[in-house]
Amino acid sequence: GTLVGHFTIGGMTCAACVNSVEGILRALPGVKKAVVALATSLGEVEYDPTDISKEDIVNAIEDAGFEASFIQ
Ligand code: 9UX
Repeated sequence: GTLVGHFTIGGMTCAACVNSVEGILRALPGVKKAVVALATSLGEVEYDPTDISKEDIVNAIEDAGFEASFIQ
């Protein structure tokens, strides 16, 4: 099955950051959909929990130099 996770992202200061974070997320195994908004610093990811965990998703964002935490 697929779950939807919402998270805050810190450190995005321009529109290219959004593309960068979305690209990172979409390249992860198990991530089906990723949308990130600069104005609200919010992101939404559709993922398969058998392939990837919330912690893995957060770590991937943080490895790229941003901060991330899941809201739920
Ligand atoms: Mo913009 Mo973001 O010049 O990592 S791409 S600040």
